[in-house]
Amino acid sequence: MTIAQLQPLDFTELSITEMKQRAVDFRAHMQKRRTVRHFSDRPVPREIIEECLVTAGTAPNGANLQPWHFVVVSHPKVKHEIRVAAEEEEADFYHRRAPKEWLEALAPLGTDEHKPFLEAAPYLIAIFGKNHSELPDGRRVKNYYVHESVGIATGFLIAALHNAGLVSLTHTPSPMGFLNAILNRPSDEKPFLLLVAGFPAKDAEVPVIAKKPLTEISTFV
Ligand code: IYR
Repeated sequence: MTIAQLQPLDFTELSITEMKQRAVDFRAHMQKRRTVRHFSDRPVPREIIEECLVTAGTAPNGANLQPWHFVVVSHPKVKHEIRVAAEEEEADFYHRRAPKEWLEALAPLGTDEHKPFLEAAPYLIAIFGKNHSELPDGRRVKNYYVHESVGIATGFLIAALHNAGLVSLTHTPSPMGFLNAILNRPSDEKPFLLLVAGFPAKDAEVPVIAKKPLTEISTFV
């Protein structure tokens, strides 16, 4: 086993005042992020998406095996195929599979099986978790903490898109196996979610919702 070479940490210490200000500014910036379901068809330069994906790829992950793959779909024909397959699953979900309690939880969001945003938005980013990696020497090894790693990378990606002035939607048609078939990904890769990205429609609206306060989501001991 080879041990990684070490190098000094690139760390810039900030004053406490600056730390507080940055924490407040970032909190305020992130509080403006909303999940959006009405997208404009306005194009987005590909380099912006590429930058955001590089940010996603910096996420902490199991044994640095980076168990993710992002398929960026912009081709109208492929988006159409994904919409048709997703709407088929969603119709089954909303009309047959979903328990009453789940439908009640979704009611305030006003969602249904129709997913026009899957064709309107310029980009659908299909995020896959990889159960195995191929090392540079050709060995196939198991990946660790795949869900945790891919979840964190997805969070980074959502924050990066927001920071770049775009909106996104975490879409989870279930089951998502059709993404492997349409996007030609190996069965060892599991679809994690479909992130819809672009500009909001001019008349985009979002539900009035509240986030839980700090006192409810945290305990200091
Ligand atoms: N996948 C369905 C249902 C859905 C489920 C949850 I949990 C949501 O937060 C939103 C929707 C859909 O996308 O409509």
